[in-house]
Amino acid sequence: MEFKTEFIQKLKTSKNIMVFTGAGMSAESGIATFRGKDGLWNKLKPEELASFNAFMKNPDMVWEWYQYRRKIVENTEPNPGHYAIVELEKYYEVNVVTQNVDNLHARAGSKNIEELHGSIVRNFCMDCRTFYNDLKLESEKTVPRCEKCNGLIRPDVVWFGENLRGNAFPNSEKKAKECDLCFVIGTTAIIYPAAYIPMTAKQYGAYLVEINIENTDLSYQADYSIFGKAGEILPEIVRLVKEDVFTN
Ligand code: BV8
Ligand code: ZN
Repeated sequence: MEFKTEFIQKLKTSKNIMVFTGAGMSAESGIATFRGKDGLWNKLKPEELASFNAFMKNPDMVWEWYQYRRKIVENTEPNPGHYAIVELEKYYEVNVVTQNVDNLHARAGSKNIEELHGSIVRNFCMDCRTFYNDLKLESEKTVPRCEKCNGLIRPDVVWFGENLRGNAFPNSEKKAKECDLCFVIGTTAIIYPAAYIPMTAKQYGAYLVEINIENTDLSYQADYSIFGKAGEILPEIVRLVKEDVFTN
C-alpha cells in the first residue's frame, strides 16, 4: 500500500502518538457500530437506553441490553488493528484514547488507555458506588442489587447527559496537547466532549491522520485521510514503520 510522503516523514520525526478510536475500530471484531448500516442507534435512539432516565424508568430493559452487548464483547477478540497499535508502542510513546466501552484495546495489550465513555465490563452500585467487576452473566434479564446496600447495579459506562467520569477527559486533553501525530480511527466524531480531543491535538500542532471507510465530519480537518478498514490499514502502517521508517 502506498502512503503519502508527508505522512512517512511525520512517522520518521514523531516520538509521541495519540490513537483516538471509535466503534469502527471494533467493527472487524464483529461488534456493531452505532451509526453504520446495522448500527445500534438505527434500531433505537441512544437516549432510550444509554441514559440515566431510561435506566430509572426501566432498569431491567437497560440491564438486559447491556447484558446482550456484554455477551457479544465476551465472545469476540481484538482484531489486527488493535494488535497493530500495540506494535507501534515498540517505536513510539503511544496513548490510546477511546470512546469504545468494549475493553478490546486492553485485551490486545495496549498500555496507556483512556476510556472516555467507560467500560462495559465494569459495574457499580448507584448508591454506595461499590464496584462489581467480576459480575458473571448470571442475571440476564433483571438488574442485580448491591450486596451491601441493595442499590441498583449499573454498567460503568457514561450515558448521554452524564459527565465523563474520573480524569479520563483532562488526561486525554493533556496527551492531545503533547502528541506529534494523532490517528483518528473509526469514528464519526460527533459525540461531545470526546470529539474535542482530536481537535485539540490539531490545534497544538499534531499531524492529524484519519482512518475510516468513508468521509466524516472530521475529514476536512485531517492532514491525511486514509480510506479503508482499520484492521487492514494499521498493520500496513506498522510494516511501513518497521521496514521503512526505522531502517532508512
Ligand atoms: C455530556 C457509552 C455534560 C454508552 C456513549 C455539545 C454539542 C452538542 C451536544 C452535546 C454537546 N455536549 C454534550 C452534548 C450532548 C451529548 C452529545 O454529544 N450528543 C451528540 C448526539 C451531539 N454528549 C453527552 O451527553 C456527553 N455528556 O456532555 O455531559 C453534559 C451534561 C448535561 C447536559 C449537557 C452536557 C456523554 C456522551 C457519551 C455517551 N455515551 N457510549 C454505551 O456505549 O452504551 S457514546 C457512544 O456513541 C460511543 O461511545 C461513541 O462515542 C458514540 C458512537 O460514535 P462512534 O464510535 O464514532 O461510532 P459510529 O457508529 O458513529 O461511527 C463509526 C465510524 O466507523 C463510521 O465513521 C464508519 O464509517 C467507521 N467504520 C466502520 N467500520 C470501519 C470504520 N472505520 C474503519 N474501519 C472499519 N472497519
Ligand atoms: Zn451499594
